[in-house]
Amino acid sequence: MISPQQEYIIAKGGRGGRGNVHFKSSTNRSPRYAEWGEIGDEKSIVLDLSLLLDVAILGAPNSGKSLLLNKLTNAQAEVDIYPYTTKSLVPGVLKNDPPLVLGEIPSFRDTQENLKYAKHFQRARVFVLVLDVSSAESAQWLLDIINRYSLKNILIVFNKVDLVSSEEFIKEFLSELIELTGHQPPYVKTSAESGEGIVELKQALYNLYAMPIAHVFEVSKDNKFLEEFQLPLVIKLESGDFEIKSHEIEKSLSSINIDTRRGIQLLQKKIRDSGLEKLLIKKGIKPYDRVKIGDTWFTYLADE
Ligand SMILES: Nc1nc2c(ncn2[C@@H]2O[C@H](COP(=O)(O)OP(=O)(O)OP(=O)(O)O)[C@@H](O)[C@H]2O)c(=O)[nH]1
Ligand SMILES: [Mg+2]
Repeated sequence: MISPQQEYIIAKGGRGGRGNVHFKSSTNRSPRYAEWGEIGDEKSIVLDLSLLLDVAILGAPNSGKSLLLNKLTNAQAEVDIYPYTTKSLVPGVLKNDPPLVLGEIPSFRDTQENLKYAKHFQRARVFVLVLDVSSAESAQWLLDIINRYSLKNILIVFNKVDLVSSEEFIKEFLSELIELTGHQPPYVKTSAESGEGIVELKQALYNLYAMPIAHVFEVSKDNKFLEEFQLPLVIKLESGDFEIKSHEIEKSLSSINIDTRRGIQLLQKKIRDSGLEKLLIKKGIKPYDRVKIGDTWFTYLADE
């Protein structure tokens, strides 16, 4: 769910049962048969809220992400000389036209942590990737991330240029990046400490933000989630009995009145029409074998 008022069906309500009028025919003018209403879908759903960032700031531990965020926005991220100072996502707003929501993604130590934060940054529009030009590890860390997530719309920030002469570092990193991705993204040189390059960083950020986005996340409209849930299945149980797992058939079972002969016939027809009988035969069912559907047991009787 990525926009206000968006709707998404995760559980469908059951269809109402048809009354006996529906079963009237020339031979049966007052049928005693009527359907029950179908049961609706039932599911346990865990919803997870993720912050939608315009700009995600990623980079190796201690590269200067927090200090840069503080310089660009109203955020007050903790800045320290130790790596892994930032332990949860820190957002901040860059008040400009348009205002942008930036967020520092904590540097993750392992895949587990990585996945925890990925949901926050994967849908960002722009990725600011921060490097500490005095640290070779920070370059390796970043190349790994770019590769792993195939990040697009990236802006490279060579930070801490006040500490060392950075030309060699920049040249080497860019050539490795071109080798990896095939092209060179825009970059700026900054010192979050002195403020050098911050104006240029803002400008580059807005330039990139104004470009058409190369990756668009779309909620699938075909409701794959429901389809997967409804795939029918025939299972041969260890006891030698069979089980039909089909949302469709289980739903019918709740509406068909199986205490009547007509109800049983209808159920049989549904099982045959849905191709499940063929599946049962394929799995080796024989007459008088037992079949479980939902919580109900039936005896399989092949047509003469
Ligand atoms: N000299 C210099 N020091 C910097 C610069 N940017 C950041 N620092 C220092 O580098 C250290 C780390 O800065 P942070 O902003 O906390 O870095 P970070 O990437 O957020 O670090 P973690 O959250 O721990 O991953 C701090 O001591 C900063 O003062 C810079 O441009 N020049
Ligand atoms: Mg930090």
